[in-house]
Amino acid sequence: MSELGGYFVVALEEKYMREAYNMKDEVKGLINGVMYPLAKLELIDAVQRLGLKYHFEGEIKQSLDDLIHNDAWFSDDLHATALRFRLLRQHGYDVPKDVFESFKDETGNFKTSLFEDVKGLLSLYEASFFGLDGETIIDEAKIFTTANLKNIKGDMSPSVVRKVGHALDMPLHWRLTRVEARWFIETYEQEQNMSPILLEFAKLDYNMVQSVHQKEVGNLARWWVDMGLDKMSFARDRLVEHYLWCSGMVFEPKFGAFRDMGTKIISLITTIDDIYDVYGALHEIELFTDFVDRWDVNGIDKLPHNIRTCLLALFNTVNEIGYWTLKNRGFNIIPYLSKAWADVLKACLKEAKWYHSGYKPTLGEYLDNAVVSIGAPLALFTSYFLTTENINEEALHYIDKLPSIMRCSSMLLRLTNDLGTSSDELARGDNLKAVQCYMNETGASEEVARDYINNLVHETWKTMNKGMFESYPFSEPFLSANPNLGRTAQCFYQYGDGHGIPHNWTKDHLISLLVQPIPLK
Ligand code: 0FV
Ligand code: MN
Ligand code: MN
Ligand code: MN
Ligand code: MN
Repeated sequence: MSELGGYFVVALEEKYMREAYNMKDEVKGLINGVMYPLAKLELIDAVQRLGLKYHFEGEIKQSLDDLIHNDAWFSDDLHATALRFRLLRQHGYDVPKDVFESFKDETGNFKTSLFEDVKGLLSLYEASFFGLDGETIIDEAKIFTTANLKNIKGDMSPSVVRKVGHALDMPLHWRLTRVEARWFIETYEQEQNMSPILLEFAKLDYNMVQSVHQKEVGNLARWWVDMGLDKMSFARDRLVEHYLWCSGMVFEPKFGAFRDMGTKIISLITTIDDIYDVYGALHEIELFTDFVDRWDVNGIDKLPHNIRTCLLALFNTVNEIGYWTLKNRGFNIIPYLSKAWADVLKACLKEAKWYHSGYKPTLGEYLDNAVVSIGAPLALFTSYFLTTENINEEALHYIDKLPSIMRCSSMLLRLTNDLGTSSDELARGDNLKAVQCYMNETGASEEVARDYINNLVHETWKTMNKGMFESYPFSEPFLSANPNLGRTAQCFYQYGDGHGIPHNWTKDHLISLLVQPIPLK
């Protein structure tokens, strides 16, 4: 944290707000305007990639409602077909996979004439990440486009090369809104048919959101130091990263309460995880788990000073969040929140016991426990009650049973975390992670095991895609916080352990998300 302290400048959102208000109306007019279907789809895509979807939910929905019934115009255009498919699926419309059949030849393969159609390949590639389980043609499209985009030859403009590289690096569906916005603003600026007003609004909005986030992180930095948790020498001191997890889940300015209290929860998860992994003795973490399970601080003097301090930090923080929720939402969340904590700690304790007894779980057995020990269900549950005006018990019970979207989201965090962190963890004396469990179970090499886990990431996204089509006793922004947590994980662990061992790219993200505004005209 300290190295960034100097960057936090005075928030500028008031100045931005006035200008933005007028521009937003103009962009609304643009989206509502009459144009060819493909132009409309491209406009919506640009609006979303610029990070502006949250301003125009109603207008986008209205436009897509019109386009769902209008499907005669695009049938031989791969780019248009794929773009329409992706945008409609993203917004919960049930578009059939069969729209891609006409791009195959008599032998059942995608037509060779498509090799030249870079724009179409790129669109089909992005669309292929919206597939569901059992949709073979979508899986084939992913393989076909990935291979062909990697092998593109001939003259390509630098802008196309840049776009292809970006897409192959990480598909759009897996990318974080704010990270993508920053990249796409630069890209969009160079497009021939770009709308200057849309571009200016995107820059302004980006800076406005950034200044809100900047203020929030500054307040949290004070909390972290006041708690004294930055002084726990055994634990990771990564307050800004903890904040990025929360802003990745829900970035919209009005949900600051979640980012504030969610960051506190995640800070405690990582600190306490470090106790359970290696720092604490088995009898100490058994006691710790029991205090949290009974939600009772009597007798904590049995624990050594550092561990006792973390336990009391946990009690105080949960009670403070409980108090806020009771005062502002009229609901006592403490029994639910303390149970969610006990669930995480029991899962972490189980891992420690496996490790100490030398027990080697199968991958399935490991993952059932590890989706909880990673803390994701707790973080997601926190995002529910801190973004919801009317907390309802049906939703709380539903969430407690870990519905599919939450399980997928937790699975993505666990799998990507294990792919990124396990080498260092094992060297420190931590429990076996997904890659090693699979190697033990099947006798596979590490390389094969990593491929297997990578493939599970793809499969998990398909299940998530299906889950996002279902109906729930809760709504936005909690619904999207689920895939967003998976995206945040993929961003942190894309090139190794970006959370525990901040590398250059984490720092770059951090600076462009929280520190450096986009220069305005
Ligand atoms: C896990 O670290 C960790 F601290 C994460 C993923 C940040 C918390 C974020 C959320 C709960 C959203 P580590 O790799 O040490 O975790 P394990 O479980 O492998 O010990
Ligand atoms: Mn750990
Ligand atoms: Mn351990
Ligand atoms: Mn752990
Ligand atoms: Mn880990």
